[in-house]
Amino acid sequence: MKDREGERVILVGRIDSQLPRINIGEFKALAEAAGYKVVGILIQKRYPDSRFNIGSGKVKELKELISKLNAEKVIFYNQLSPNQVFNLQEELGVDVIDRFQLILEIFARHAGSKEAKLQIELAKLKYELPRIRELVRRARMKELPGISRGPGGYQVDVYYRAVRRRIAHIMRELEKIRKQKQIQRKARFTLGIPLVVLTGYTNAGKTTLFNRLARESKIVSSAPFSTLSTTTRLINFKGYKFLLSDTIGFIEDLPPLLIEAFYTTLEELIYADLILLVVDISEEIDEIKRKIDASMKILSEIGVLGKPIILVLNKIDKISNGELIERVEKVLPNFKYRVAISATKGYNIDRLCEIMVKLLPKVRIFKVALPVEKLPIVFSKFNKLRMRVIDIRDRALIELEVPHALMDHVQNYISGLGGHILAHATSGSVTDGT
Ligand SMILES: Nc1nc2c(ncn2[C@@H]2O[C@H](COP(=O)(O)OP(=O)(O)O)[C@@H](O)[C@H]2O)c(=O)[nH]1
Ligand SMILES: [Mg+2]
Repeated sequence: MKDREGERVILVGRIDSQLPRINIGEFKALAEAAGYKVVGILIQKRYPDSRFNIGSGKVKELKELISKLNAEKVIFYNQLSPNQVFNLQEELGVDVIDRFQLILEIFARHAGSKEAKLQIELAKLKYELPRIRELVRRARMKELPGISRGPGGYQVDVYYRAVRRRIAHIMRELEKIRKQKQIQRKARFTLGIPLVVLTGYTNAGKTTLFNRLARESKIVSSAPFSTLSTTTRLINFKGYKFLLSDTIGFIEDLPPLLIEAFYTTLEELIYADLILLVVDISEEIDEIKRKIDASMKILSEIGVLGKPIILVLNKIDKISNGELIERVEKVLPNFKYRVAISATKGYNIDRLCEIMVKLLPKVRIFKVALPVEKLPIVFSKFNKLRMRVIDIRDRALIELEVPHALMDHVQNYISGLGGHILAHATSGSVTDGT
């Protein structure tokens, strides 16, 4: 994937009766989530212009802004027609994308599984089809009258058909994956370390909180877990270790074409032992309510409502104590676990960690294979732990209930004896570790 880290962008939005307001904070957070550096923002109130979306006077202003701020790209909030993209790029001399493509880029950054990657490619191709059609049209316009198909037009035609074939192929692949998934439903991470997942709307402060927790934790690297995505860190809170995952989260006004891809970005939630639902408590009360309701609905749709959820009320530094109390009373009476924090100021982070640790599993059941002659040593060494012998043949197979604090110790001891851990589980049933 092309590296966009730090690329300088200007955000552009056009408001009218159809789109009366743009949440600039969210727009900016989206751009940053894709790795861009936002250097300017330009908003116009106007009915749509068919050539440029914004007015041609505004295009001139934008062009000056680009050279003044050294911008390398422009991102439109409004969806652009293929025609408008071509015209704007020609006029401005830099790349122009819209919010749809921006969200796609963010998804692509986070896509871990094959399914997620395919879903994203599918959305991208479906989005590009009309753009390619526009290319076909433009290529044909340049041709001589009377000749229906010049070399340029022919090439684009071939490309157009290739894209359609690719779309059909991806849809068949996705159908296959869906069938396999139903069989593998039970497979899960068996790292033996609990997983906490951050979720919530864009701009709520998930990434800020993620970075703070990762920074305050002694552990910097997540090297032994290199199979995990780059947005997962190993956290150590007073000796209690857990994995923390940052997610893209929920996005307002998600274009319908992106909904399938969006759901595949939420996969981590399925593996979570604990979910942190982050909300921006400094927003309007109605807004907060609406977002919490919508979030819970999505969590219910992906089937994770049975898991413990902590409602994290972020950005308390932006409101008064009185306002906080009022909001908590009005908005959130039915959350069992909630904590008010400021991710930027660091308020109440310890309190949040305490609640997390309280809600995370206390014991794990290890399924261990070891040389038969070592069985007595293990029995006497761990005589305080619950243990069950499953099978004894050339190796002994045992189940061991290990409190969280002892996990590292037990793991090291077992491998020192020439044994190894086959699987972990949080409850009575051990799932296979392979
Ligand atoms: N005042 C204040 N701003 C915050 C706090 N936490 C995050 N922010 C700001 O909110 C914006 C979005 O934060 P980010 O972590 O990117 O949100 P995400 O989209 O949920 O990952 C950024 O400008 C942050 O600096 C907070 O506790 N207080
Ligand atoms: Mg984020």
